[in-house]
Amino acid sequence: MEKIVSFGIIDSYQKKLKENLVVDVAIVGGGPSGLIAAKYLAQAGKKVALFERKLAPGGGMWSGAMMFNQIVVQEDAISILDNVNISYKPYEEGYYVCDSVEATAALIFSAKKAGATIFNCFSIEDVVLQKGSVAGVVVNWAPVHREGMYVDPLVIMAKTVLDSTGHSCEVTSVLARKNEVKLKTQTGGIMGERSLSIEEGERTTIENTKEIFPGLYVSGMAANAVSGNFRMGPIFGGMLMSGKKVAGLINDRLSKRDGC
Ligand code: 48F
Repeated sequence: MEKIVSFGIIDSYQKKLKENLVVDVAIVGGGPSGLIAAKYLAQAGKKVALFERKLAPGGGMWSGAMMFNQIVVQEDAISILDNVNISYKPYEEGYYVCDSVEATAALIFSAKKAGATIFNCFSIEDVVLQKGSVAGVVVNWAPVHREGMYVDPLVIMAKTVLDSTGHSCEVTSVLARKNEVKLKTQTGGIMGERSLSIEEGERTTIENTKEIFPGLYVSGMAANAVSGNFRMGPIFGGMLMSGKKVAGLINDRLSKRDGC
């Protein structure tokens, strides 16, 4: 039995990893925007691998606000909640409240069930840059980074990469820091997150969700941080709508590129 358990885990994990060394979309960060993007892209038939640094994907959604584990979602995003079976209750006109643990678990489950592969404890440390385009991500075990160990990484090749790393916008930041590239922002660089303004932040999160550099898209709080817009705190409709929007953009791009 001991042999079966260890062999079973190692054989099946190796197979899973090998099958995801070349993908259509590599999603970095398993917060709400990355998870919902993974679900819609996988549902559209794309090969999607999502890489999350922490043990549990879910990003900032588990904790609600100040660990009061409830979240607020506005009317515009209710159809997404319905789509992934998250229950909600009306609060004020146009605003609903949900249990953040149920909401986060549902997003993870629906991304996986739609066909996305989720790798936890993976930290993305760099991108692959080929012919002026992002063509993949450079990956390592998260504990390797945390311990400050020097261990060479592996590479995942991807037709498109999504930076959904939240406030730190890590993928776009490393691209900008290491290479003399011009991002599709007002300054051409990382503009940085601004202070809290909920309405503005929710609106611009969706507006800023786009291809920020050839082969690299941004969603969620990373989109606002890259483009110099406001944070919004524990309202989550913008994150979900951003994830849905980026899935549509990437899907269109890949379908055109692959001629289907
Ligand atoms: O921060 P996060 O939840 O991103 P999001 O989808 O949602 C933002 C909201 O949670 C909240 C908010 C508004 O309502 O402002 O903050 O934009 O999730 C980002 C995930 O990316 C992971 C990180 O651990 C988190 O789970 N992450 C960050 N950098 C890396 C990474 C990296 N280099 N490699 C792998 N994962």
